[in-house]
Amino acid sequence: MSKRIFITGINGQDGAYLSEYMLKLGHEVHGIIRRNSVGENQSGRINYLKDKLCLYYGDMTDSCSLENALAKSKPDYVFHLAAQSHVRVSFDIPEYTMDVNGNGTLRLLEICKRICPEAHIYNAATSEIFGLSIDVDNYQRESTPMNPVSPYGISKAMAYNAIRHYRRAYKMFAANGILFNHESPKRSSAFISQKIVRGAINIDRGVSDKLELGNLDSYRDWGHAKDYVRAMWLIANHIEPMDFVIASGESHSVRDMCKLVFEYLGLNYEDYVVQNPKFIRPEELPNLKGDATKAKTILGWQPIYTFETLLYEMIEHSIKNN
Ligand code: NAP
Ligand code: F7E
Repeated sequence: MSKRIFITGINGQDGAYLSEYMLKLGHEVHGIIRRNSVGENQSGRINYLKDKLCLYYGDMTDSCSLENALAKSKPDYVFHLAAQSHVRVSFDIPEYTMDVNGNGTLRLLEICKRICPEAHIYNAATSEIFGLSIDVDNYQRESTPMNPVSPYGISKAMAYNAIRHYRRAYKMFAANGILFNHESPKRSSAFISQKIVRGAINIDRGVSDKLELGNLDSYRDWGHAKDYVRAMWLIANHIEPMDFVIASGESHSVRDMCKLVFEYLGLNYEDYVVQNPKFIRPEELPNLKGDATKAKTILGWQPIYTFETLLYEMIEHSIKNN
């Protein structure tokens, strides 16, 4: 049966893939977009789907807009993906990050409690809530204590706890997906994967002669956004609201990523990549790896992409489209 889906952050990387997936399953998709002075940028990632979507102007800092959009869309499912999602930028705009990501989630929950208390709510939590806390086997999982080390991580820890509070206190279906890094051809070039892919292609084309990066020796657990939006739907449809880690279970360094992408283009990254202190963070997480056993066992979730196939797809897509 067709369901009514409401997505905050619908114009983001995950919002675009989730919209596509929901439409393919036959659901009705609603979402909020922000006003942008460049008209094309308001819905740049979802223009190809726009005729099939019901879009409203809205902002996580504006309760009235959230209330209007939710009252009109009357959702069965709320996927809360909107956020100031850049960790390094959160050091520059900490108060704004806290308001959008932390208070914004609280605003949304309060409005859902009044307007659609039966809706299944999925919240985009993140591995950044664990921060520097790592289990003895070097993995992070649902039971790992929280120790966030950025304004972004702190704001998301608040949102994660707000979801759990509304679940317990008001018996709402509110669940967290604790996702590790996930990338795709739709990823912004402000994040490392797309920055390396576009930077290497520009060097290969002779458009630039170097790529400036920050810490090359930090390790992350990278997956594909398409695999991760499938997990969101499974989490939102589980028999009871629970929190799940979604991760590949493998960790690679920024240096590994440079090597793979440059080699694919027949280049040696060491000839072109230089460090610029501008991209080094005030506090960094050196080595992250997630354990998604709970999601695999309880939800039957499995990723399809690997680190290599993810990056090959990003490179091929960028060569064709940029
Ligand atoms: P993204 O590409 O940065 O998209 C974020 C979306 O949120 C954009 O559509 C943005 O609008 C919207 N947004 C930002 N501030 C807003 C505000 N004040 N009011 C309303 N909308 C606002 O992020 P993503 O990669 O799709 O990630 C989706 C969610 O998962 C985010 O909450 C992120 O923090 C979380 N997450 C991401 C990852 C990852 O590796 N991708 C991992 C763990 C968790 P515009 O389009 O107008 O900019
Ligand atoms: O950095 C290093 C940087 O910005 C990855 C978000 O989706 O995942 C993402 O956060 C690593 C870090 O992602 C540059 O220091 C080196 O160690 O791609 P990123 P992130 O900070 O891990 C989490 C799970 C989220 O929830 C977030 O929303 O790469 N790095 N040099 C660099 N990173 C960037 N961006 N630019 C550089 O020049």
